[in-house]
Amino acid sequence: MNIAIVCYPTFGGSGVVATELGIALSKMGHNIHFVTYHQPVRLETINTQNLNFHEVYVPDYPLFKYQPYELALSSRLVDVVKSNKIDVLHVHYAIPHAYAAYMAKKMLADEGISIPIVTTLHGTDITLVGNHPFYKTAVTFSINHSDSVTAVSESLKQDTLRLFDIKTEINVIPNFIDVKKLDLKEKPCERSLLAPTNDKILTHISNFRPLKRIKDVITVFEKISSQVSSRLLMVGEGPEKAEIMAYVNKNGLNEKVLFLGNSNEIDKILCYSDLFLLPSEMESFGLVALEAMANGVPVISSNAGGLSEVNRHGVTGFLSEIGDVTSMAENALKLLLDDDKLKQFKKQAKEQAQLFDIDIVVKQYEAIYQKALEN
Ligand code: GMT
Repeated sequence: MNIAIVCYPTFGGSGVVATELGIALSKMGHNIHFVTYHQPVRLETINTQNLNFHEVYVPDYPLFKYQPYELALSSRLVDVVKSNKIDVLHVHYAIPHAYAAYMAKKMLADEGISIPIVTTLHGTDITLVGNHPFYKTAVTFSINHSDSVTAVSESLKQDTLRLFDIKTEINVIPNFIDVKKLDLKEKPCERSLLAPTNDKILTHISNFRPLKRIKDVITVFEKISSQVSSRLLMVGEGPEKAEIMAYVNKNGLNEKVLFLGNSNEIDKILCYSDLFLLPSEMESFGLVALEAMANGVPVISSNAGGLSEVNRHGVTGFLSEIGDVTSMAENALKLLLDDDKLKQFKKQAKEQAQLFDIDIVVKQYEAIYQKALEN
């Protein structure tokens, strides 16, 4: 199949899922065409025989206060579909991708070309941004006019049905991880590079937006480190970073809390880690929790959204109410103070991650494409 994938090319979960999906599909023999404004960060090679990137360019024009990205994207999609004989258009994140895809579909129909649109809902496109009254009408319209809709968790599906007037069936296809790729990576990892041998290492990875509650990450860590010698690795960039760095500095935590910025090597960082902290306010799935678990890192998380579909309480980590930093710290200490228990949870986390292996999940997307084509 010739498949065009529209996504955000950034470190965010939806872009990572879209990119890894495209790479996996290309290995299965499909021709993949990424259409976005920048080469996706997880895409190392492009323009090979069956993995291509088409840039969406938005010229700056001073009359416009807001540059019309949807317009540029829908025009580019028409070109890409025509010149590469695309069979299916798969858009990740409803805003504005599903809307632009609908416009492209209509323009193509005008030329006698029919193309199905598959829309994957990722989370904030529904629970945070899409739900805003200024966007809701267009988001509802684009979801209802997609030929097939998928959501990354049952929780997100239920949120979508509760928040929007949806007439289309929503299929749940969970996020995934390439377990084999991790097994092939060289071991052991040099944890001594980041912390003294006896220190425990805790990690948080996110885009440091308010809904990630990174202040909770630090509070939980402070409670833990008063009892167990430990370090915290903070990976990512985002709007809350400066404030949290100032807090860390003011409270003399500089030696213990390391800010590593955005990274393309999160598997390497996770292989150093004993526990992963994810106290989010909202999380439709929590891909990063799955990535941690696949690396054998138990997860101390909130119970927001779809996290309980990934992180199993008392098996792969623990879940607490959003904001309950005391319970999160207690749960972390249960594992950090008991080496046998920690070892057991690491093993169980890795086993649970296998259920989300790419080989199982990619076939579900292939089936969705096939069905959309037949209809
Ligand atoms: O978490 C973010 O802020 C990034 C966001 C995105 O759209 O890139 O992540 C969402 O999609 C991921 C991939 O499907 C999910 O694993 C995240 O849970 C989801 N984030 C939220 O729902 C807040």
